[in-house]
Amino acid sequence: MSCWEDDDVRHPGQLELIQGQGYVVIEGALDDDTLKRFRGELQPYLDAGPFGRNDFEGYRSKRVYAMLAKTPTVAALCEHPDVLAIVDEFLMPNYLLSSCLAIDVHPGETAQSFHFDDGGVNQARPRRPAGISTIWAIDDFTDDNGATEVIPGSHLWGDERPADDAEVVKVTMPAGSVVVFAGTLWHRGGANVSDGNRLGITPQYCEPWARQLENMILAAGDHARNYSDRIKAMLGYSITPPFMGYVDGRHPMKCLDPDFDPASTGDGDRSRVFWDDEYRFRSTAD
Ligand SMILES: O=C(O)CCC(=O)C(=O)O
Repeated sequence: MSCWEDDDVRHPGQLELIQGQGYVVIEGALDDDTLKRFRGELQPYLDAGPFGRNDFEGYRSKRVYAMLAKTPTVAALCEHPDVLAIVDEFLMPNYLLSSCLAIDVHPGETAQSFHFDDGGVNQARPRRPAGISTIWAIDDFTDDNGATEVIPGSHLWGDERPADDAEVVKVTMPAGSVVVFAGTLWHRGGANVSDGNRLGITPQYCEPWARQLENMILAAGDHARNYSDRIKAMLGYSITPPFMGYVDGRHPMKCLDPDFDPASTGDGDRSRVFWDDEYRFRSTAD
């Protein structure tokens, strides 16, 4: 039996795949122009950036973090409607962007260790995922260039760990595709035995009560002002009922107003409002 009970299934094929095997691939989700523009923004950071600092980051991989401060086009991936329509079904409204990084796997990289992405919530399994992860293929993900490897069905495991003979599937997909998977799914970056790089971007979403892997408000800084309300909400400029996330007793979106001064909250009409419902983001699933 699945650990989900979804009665609002708007994308039955995709949701059933995630519920059953733990992941689904959407091909052709990003057009060539967006891919090209995004790569142009990202490439200088990849060129200048260091290789990984440990085996998990990958000694032959380069990672770029804080992407919303560096590559504005990444927003098109983070708030892609086909992806968010799926995430809407699994997580509570006002879910957060937990991480968003580029992983450029160079030739010679070895396979990563198997892991699942929402382990930080430290809750016993089996359980609903506390997060949904995505990995966008910016290059083709092929059999030999380090395509993400998943263990189908492992999102439903309890305390099991991947055995040496576990069924492992390489998620091969053309550039512009995205794999969406449960935060409980065991997976890893594959070994790159080709002579080209494999660039992937991984926006990951978490329940609004969980702590984000990257502190997104600090990572985006003032750049947050340039994004849609949906992205702002995902960064953390949002409230989860009853009032998780307030700032000075008010909605955190107020902090992005140019005239916001946290020290000035006083006896004004606005300061008598516990939080401003005007900013409250409602999920498209509502
Ligand atoms: O690059 C990949 O394919 C997967 C990377 C990953 O799972 C991670 O670093 O958390």
